[in-house]
Amino acid sequence: MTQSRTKPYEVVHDFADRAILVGVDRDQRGWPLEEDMAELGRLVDTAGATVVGEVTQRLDRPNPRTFIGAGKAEEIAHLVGQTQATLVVFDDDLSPSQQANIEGLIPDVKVLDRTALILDIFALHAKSREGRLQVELAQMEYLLPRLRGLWRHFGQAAAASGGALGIGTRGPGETQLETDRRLARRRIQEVRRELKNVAAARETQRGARHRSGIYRVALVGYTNAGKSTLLNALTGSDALVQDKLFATLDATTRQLELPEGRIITLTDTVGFINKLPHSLVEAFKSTLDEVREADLLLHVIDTSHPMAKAQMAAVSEVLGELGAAKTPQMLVYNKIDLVEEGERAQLERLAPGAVFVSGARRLGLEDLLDRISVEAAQGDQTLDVLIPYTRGDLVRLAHEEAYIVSEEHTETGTHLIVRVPVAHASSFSEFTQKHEAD
Ligand SMILES: Nc1nc2c(ncn2[C@@H]2O[C@H](COP(=O)(O)OP(=O)(O)OP(=O)(O)O)[C@@H](O)[C@H]2O)c(=O)[nH]1
Ligand SMILES: [Mg+2]
Repeated sequence: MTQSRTKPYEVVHDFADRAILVGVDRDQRGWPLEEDMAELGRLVDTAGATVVGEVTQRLDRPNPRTFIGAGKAEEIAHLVGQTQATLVVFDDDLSPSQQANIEGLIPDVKVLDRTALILDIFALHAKSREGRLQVELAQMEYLLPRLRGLWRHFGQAAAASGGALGIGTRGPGETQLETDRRLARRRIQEVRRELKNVAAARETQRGARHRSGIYRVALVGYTNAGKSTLLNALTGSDALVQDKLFATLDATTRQLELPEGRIITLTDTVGFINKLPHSLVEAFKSTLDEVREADLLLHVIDTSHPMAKAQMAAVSEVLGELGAAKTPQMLVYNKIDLVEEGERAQLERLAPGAVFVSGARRLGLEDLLDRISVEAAQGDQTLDVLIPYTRGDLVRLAHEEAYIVSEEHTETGTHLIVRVPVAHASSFSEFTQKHEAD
């Protein structure tokens, strides 16, 4: 324990929860504590609370009982009194017992850890039935191991205030705990079942798209990078765009016509964040199938963000967790309107395959579409086919799913040179005249 910092903030207004942020400086892998705390502040703000103070500490290892050092815990208690805070938010995850211990030291204040805060924001922003179920599942799983801590804590509080320990407190408490646990487990089962049903409908749609051979592109990236803005700019959609974290929770899929006429789908997905709770990734697995099964990922980056590079690493980590690390990925440096020309030139040198755009200002979008076209065409096969007039269905299929290079009506049938997505190539094999790789 060396450096530390405790500071009250100016209070802006009074109606919201008043939060004190607590951070511990350890080996943060590319995330300086300052940036981590700034992000925690944005999360708190998105959740609707006002930050009124901050306590940080340099620690090699967290204290097993209270996470921060005992002296620091007292400092927090003091700052709570000084600022009349109603909420203390830890930047790291607390074990159930750490959380209970801290609550014991600072009574009458809610103690949240980073995961609980993110779950809270997800609960606030969940709109669809599937989204709400996924959040509920993650919340219940977060709560289950904490039920014990909660009751223990009540027992301790009763004892501290002179209440009878054991009789009347522990007994019913333990019984209540068992009941609560059973209810929680039952609810988890129910939610899982409901989710399966909801996911089945999504599965059907996705399956149909897959079988149709349509090329599928997914927007992925750090929260607030501008994914929804890009979806809107490219497809004329009206997905919610907000300067808040986790504005989007549900996947939205739109069709998009590329310059050469190919129809693809573009899917907007939930944003990722550093230290994204694993329970959320688990709970959102079915929504995130859109990412896992995409043919191409557009990794959208907020180029103007000071932590852009570390954010990219965080996104890659989550993609790995999802099993999508190997899916072809295109780096899309967004918000390019906010960076200096020199910085852009440097990035262009460092990432030669990247695309530079501004979704909000509609800059670089043609370039992006051209690049998607090139990627989409990679799996195509160019076929030279002579389709007899009795097979009008195949000519229709070619018009719907392939790119027609030339079409000619001959005596024996329709002569087509087409670029066909791999999924459809076999439909034409019977009438192929010659075969060349594109
Ligand atoms: N200056 C500038 N702002 C942008 C650009 N693209 C998006 N923004 C802003 O960045 C903020 C976040 O945009 P969104 O499109 O909601 O970002 P997102 O990646 O969908 O975010 P989540 O859904 O929360 O993960 C909004 O305030 C947008 O107006 C851009 O190219 N330039
Ligand atoms: Mg969004």
